[in-house]
Amino acid sequence: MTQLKNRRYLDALLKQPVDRTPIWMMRQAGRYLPEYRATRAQAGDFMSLCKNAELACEVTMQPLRRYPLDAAILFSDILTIPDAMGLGLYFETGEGPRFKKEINNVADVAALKVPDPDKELKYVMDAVSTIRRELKGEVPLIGFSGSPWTLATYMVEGGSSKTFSKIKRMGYEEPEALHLLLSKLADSVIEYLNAQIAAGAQSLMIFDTWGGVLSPRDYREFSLDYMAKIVDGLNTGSGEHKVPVTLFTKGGGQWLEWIADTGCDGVGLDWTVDIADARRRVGHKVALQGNMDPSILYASPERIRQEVQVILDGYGEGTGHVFNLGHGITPEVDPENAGAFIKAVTELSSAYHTK
Ligand code: 1CP
Repeated sequence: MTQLKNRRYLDALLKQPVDRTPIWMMRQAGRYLPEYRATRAQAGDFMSLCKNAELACEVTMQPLRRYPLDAAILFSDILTIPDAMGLGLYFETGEGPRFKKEINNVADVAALKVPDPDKELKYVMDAVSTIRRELKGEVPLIGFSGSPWTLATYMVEGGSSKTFSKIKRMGYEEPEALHLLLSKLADSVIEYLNAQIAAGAQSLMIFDTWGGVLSPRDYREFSLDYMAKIVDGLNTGSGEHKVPVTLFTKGGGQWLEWIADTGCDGVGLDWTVDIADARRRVGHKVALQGNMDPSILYASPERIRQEVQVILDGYGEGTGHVFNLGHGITPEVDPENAGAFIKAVTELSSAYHTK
């Protein structure tokens, strides 16, 4: 096994001392980068880019060539699982994801098969091992998946949604159908993430982008319990080689104690929570990741630097913080501003560490 040259990101999640706060950005490979747009055009459509290990590796590496980031993230999408279940994922130009087949009732759910990560999802494992080889131990590789609830929203709604009316109706009128779907998804995610670990992922993120649209009781029942089951089912190992797992529920600031109780290593914070408050509430149990509003990247480098300082001050001294945006970087951001953000974190954060 190659020794990692930069373990800052893993050490912060495992609460080991670090010399400065590690940083990566959600959606760091993406449309704000002209080199991404060029590779994407070369691949044709988005899924062809995900299914080509060499090109997926290329776009994973692009932000690392520009910026001193402390982690790489697998280039793929959360919707690979529903696609592998046979729903026929496609992207209309300029629109979000769509599915050819929708899930409407318990019979549709019963017909779904848990995908084999070494067959239908082998292209993802090929991307993981290709990226690991190309990284040459420079920084760790983050693998990921969507949470069962978040994946189910796309499957039942047939794509993105604002109201979540179909899936909420299913939860209230046919809860057994929704629970069957969520438990098949939880099993699929466990196998998928364990296969990513076997292929070389050194840390894992679970994106629960839509957990925040639920009431507290429904969040527990339809999202959190399934994420807890996943955390339990992962082969994360121990000690220095432990694969830390971070759970991110967008809009989940009011449930940090519950999330921290799942046994995860890190909790992702969006920008609607105060990081000092979050540390007081759960910082004794888990590491925190976040939590700058991605829209700050539209402001000047000076204003961005100021905001970085506020968040570093908010978390305070010591390990246990991974700097990140509170959600993904948007296509309109100037790459220069992303650079100013990362530079500010690398320059300002050593004052908070004694290593
Ligand atoms: O046109 C394009 O090039 C497609 C844009 C795009 C990209 C760059 C999509 C479609 N997916 C991705 C890559 C991606 N998606 C990554 C790897 C890139 C990186 O981080 O460097 C990751 C981690 C994701 C995860 C993802 N996909 C999430 C969870 C995180 C989040 O942002 O909340 C979600 C909800 C998706 C669904 C999805 N895929 C693509 C889009 C535009 C969307 C969002 C649709 C919606 O708003 O409902």
